[in-house]
Amino acid sequence: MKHRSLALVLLLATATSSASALAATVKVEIPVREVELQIDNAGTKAPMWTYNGTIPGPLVRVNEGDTIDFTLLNDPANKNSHSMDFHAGRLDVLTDFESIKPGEKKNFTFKAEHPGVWIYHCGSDSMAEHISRGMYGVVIVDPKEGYSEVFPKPDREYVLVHGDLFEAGASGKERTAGDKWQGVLVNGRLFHYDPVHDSNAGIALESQPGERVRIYFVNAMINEWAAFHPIAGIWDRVWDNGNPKNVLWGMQTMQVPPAHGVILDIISPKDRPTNNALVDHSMKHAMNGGITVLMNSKDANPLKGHGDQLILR
Ligand SMILES: [Cu+2]
Repeated sequence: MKHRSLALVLLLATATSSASALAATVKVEIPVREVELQIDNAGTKAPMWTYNGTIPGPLVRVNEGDTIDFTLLNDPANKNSHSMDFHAGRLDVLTDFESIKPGEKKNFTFKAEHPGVWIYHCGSDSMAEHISRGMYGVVIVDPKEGYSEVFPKPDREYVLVHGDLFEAGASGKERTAGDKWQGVLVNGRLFHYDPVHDSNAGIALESQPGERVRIYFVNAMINEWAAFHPIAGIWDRVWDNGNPKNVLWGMQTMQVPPAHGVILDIISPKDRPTNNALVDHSMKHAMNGGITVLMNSKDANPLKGHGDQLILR
């Protein structure tokens, strides 16, 4: 993925004097790039629109109370106007979220007031086309209280974003109507982490038996709800919108509407290696790309689910 090396994303935290002792101002700069991207494990490419050249865009992670100082850059090589809509903040839809032309810049600032897992997406016309061509990403706002009995520290963390794939030439009107729909992109590719259903898939999520694995799930599909279920497992706990106060215990299938996020923990049996399939249980979604394999074995790669490997690329 050559675009990763061109990353212009700045996640620079600097202490501010006016905020509380731990609050920081986090600078986030994201360029928009209209690019050909690989959308399956076989190497098929499609014309996509992206934040910083990847689907989803860069993961933004801050602490509750931090201020995000955001700059959007519309690459001069692009053909379309674009914008940024952060669900994580209270802003002005007309000024802050307005579209900018290729070559233009937009800056705005907001405070992360609520913990959770939030989508960001392009809101330019047609929104259906801009989102379903790949213009979305995730903000994680970690709670200021930190971990607790009800919100325990996980052993590994993964981010999974489900989005649509439409035929390359589908218009905004067709996408809005759901026409020319082809499948579910999991972090940008069909069956991205599913070597069971796609022999070209080279990556799966991994954990050790008995570990608490935390999934940050965001539904970026433009029309359809996700029905997120761990086959051969149970969600130990789920936090709606990712807020530690919104806890549910022992869940099977979580409904996640378009443009919403949840945090889900899964713990595999400690005494033997097992596998789970994290699936959108709507069959149309599962059979067209929306399945992820989680392999639980003693040989689990210790780097996966940590550091910069929350979104496996
Ligand atoms: Cu856009």
